[in-house]
Amino acid sequence: MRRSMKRALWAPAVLLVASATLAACSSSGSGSTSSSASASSGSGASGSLKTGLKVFIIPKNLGNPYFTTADSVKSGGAMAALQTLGESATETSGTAATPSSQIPALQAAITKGANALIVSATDPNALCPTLKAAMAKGITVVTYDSDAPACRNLFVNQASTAQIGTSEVDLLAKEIHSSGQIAIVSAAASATNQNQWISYMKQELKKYPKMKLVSTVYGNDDPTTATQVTQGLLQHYPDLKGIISPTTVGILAAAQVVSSSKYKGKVIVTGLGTPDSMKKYVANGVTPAFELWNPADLGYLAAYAAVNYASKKITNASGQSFTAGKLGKFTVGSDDSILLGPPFVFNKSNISNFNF
Ligand code: RAM
Repeated sequence: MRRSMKRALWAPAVLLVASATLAACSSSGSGSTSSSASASSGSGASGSLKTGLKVFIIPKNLGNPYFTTADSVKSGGAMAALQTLGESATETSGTAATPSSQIPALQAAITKGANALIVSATDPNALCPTLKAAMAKGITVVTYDSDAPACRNLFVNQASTAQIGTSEVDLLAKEIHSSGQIAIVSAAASATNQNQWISYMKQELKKYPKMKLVSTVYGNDDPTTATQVTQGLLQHYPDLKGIISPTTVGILAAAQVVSSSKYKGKVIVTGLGTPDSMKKYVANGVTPAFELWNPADLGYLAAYAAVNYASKKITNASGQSFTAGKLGKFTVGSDDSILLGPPFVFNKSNISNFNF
């Protein structure tokens, strides 16, 4: 991950050059952002990859800074990669991180003639019929961030699922001397990624017999809901020592609530956050350390994976490799997934080096 985080430091300089030479990004309606490259068909800059593909990026929700970083041209995410490759790219979704908000965007993308979908699943079961219908039409379906294992061609995984879960528990254990009541503030109860991480957290907690998980609550990646459920936790469990929030929206809400309450100095918050949103809470000691990966690299990798798959350069068979532009070479793993890299720990010694 050190390698990947170094990329994050120099990425803006590269993007300045890239965005000057690429087609401008334009907004088309409240629920989507599109960009088209000038090429319309044939071979692109990357050898024999197809160009002019209609690729739709469908995050859990719009308005979540994590996905804005993962997807946008400005950050060097999925749309930047798609522009470089000469594809037509559209980011679209609903505003709530729920299947009923996300599924209409998926259906509209299919109707508009998508060649590939890049999806972070709000709920794998609810999304499956639509994703399967897309695959039946020959549309490439790549999940990123949150998987829908039974109904996609490839999953682009941000970091080892087990490592994300276990390391969050280890980080908190270090801060609270492996003892006391803890709680989890998750995203949606249906989210594949958070649920898998939580199951590894529970396994890891067996190593810490004095740490007791008293509650798991769901903020649905909505700042207001996450704030309310955190407030509820603190009222119900006045002896709480720590909160793990494996969502960028939840960790920020939890750190804000603790910072402005009598629990500051008593409750430690950790989990997955973006460095810009968490700088204040690393400085005030509420969150001495937290984790993440580079979301822009995740989106960028997902875009290359989708275009390689749609161009029939790779299948989901393990061992197939492809080059993802500036990120280098990646190989499909045994479970139809491609791994970005290990999680990265942010703390006061390094956080000022990051801006996303
Ligand atoms: C939120 C979303 C996303 C997750 C990050 C860590 O932004 O729930 O799916 O990967 O947090």
